[in-house]
Amino acid sequence: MTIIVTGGAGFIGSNFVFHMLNKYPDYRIICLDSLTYAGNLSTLAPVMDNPCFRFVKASITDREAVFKLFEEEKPDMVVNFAAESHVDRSIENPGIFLETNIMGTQIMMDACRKYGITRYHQVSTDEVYGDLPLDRPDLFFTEETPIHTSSPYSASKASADLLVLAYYRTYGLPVTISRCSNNYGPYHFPEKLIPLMIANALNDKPLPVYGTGENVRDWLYVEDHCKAIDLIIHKGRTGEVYNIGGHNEMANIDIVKIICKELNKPESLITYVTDRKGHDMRYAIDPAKIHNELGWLPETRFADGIKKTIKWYLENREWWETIISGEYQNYYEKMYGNR
Ligand code: NAD
Ligand code: TDX
Repeated sequence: MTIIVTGGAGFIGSNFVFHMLNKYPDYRIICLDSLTYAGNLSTLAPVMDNPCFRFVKASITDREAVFKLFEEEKPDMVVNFAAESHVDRSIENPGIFLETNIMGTQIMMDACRKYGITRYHQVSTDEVYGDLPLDRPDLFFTEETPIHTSSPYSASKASADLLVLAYYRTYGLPVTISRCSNNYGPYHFPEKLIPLMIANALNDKPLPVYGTGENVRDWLYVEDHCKAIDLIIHKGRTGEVYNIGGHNEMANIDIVKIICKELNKPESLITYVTDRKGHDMRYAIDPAKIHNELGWLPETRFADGIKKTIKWYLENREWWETIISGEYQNYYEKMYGNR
């Protein structure tokens, strides 16, 4: 079995590469990643010498490079993680989100059509469903919830989902889609809420909470997401969408307070800043379908997962300090300087 994993030098993709190499020692895993600001080759250092692993630096928007790779490797499956993934960046600069997330998806699927494939899996997000109100805790996103996007990021992910389903219906491409809630864990890029708050708290810097901090996200430990995708690509039904989430809703402000407590830092570091434009209020996944059909259940409780994550950031300071000492400083100044 040969699997192309796009975006495997990023947060979830790298965790997926490790999971697959570990669980299936006879599989060949090819990571296709263009190493944008969010991709980090040092993350993949532990597997670079593994004979079952190959890293290829190329963009999923580069049709020639993608087709050449398919020609060489004749993959059985593709799992497409590669994307521009940060909502705030999509508000500043939507264009690259459309190119990577939509056009890149098209090119990957065109290659799958040409060379034949047993499965194309699209890693999507719960953000395609828009948001839920805070005063209706009885409401959850199911796979039937209408697409209703808020940000250029979520609109680009929803567009890609529609294209994937169109390739299934029109060309019979054997596709599956997963829509997961917010992930957290090792190798999470420090522009995202949890790693940003951990890094800032460790440096005694202000902790910038958008708006009132009441927005709710449904957090899932990254390994549980990887295990769900593993199940879907092996046992999921083609043409189907599977929601992934662990019923773990938390308000942003509560997450930040937990991080302060775990790191023994004062809550006085918390600073309320101007809200995100179009900020989604609440995400909450109903994971009944993946549970009933594939037997998936999350294994890591948030109380344990956040401790493991903080420990990882304490033990791997070099990984994130290298990132925040580089070009990231310009990004931080631009996004937070006058907020
Ligand atoms: P990330 O930003 O950490 O990593 C993205 C990776 O894709 C990077 O390695 C980057 O170099 C690579 N990449 C970007 N553009 C590329 C291109 N044109 N060609 C090849 N590689 C390219 O993202 P993440 O948080 O790991 O998210 C991975 C996927 O999961 C995305 O599709 C995202 O929409 C989805 N998702 C993320 C979350 C979350 O909480 N992080 C939740 C649900 C779904
Ligand atoms: O500095 C911050 N302060 C703050 O209050 C940052 C970076 C975020 N926030 C808030 C905004 C959100 O309500 O925290 C919440 C989480 O923000 P992000 O970490 O940016 O994640 P989110 O916007 O929820 O999107 C994430 O989950 C769905 C991923 O980045 C997406 O790729 C995924 O699809």
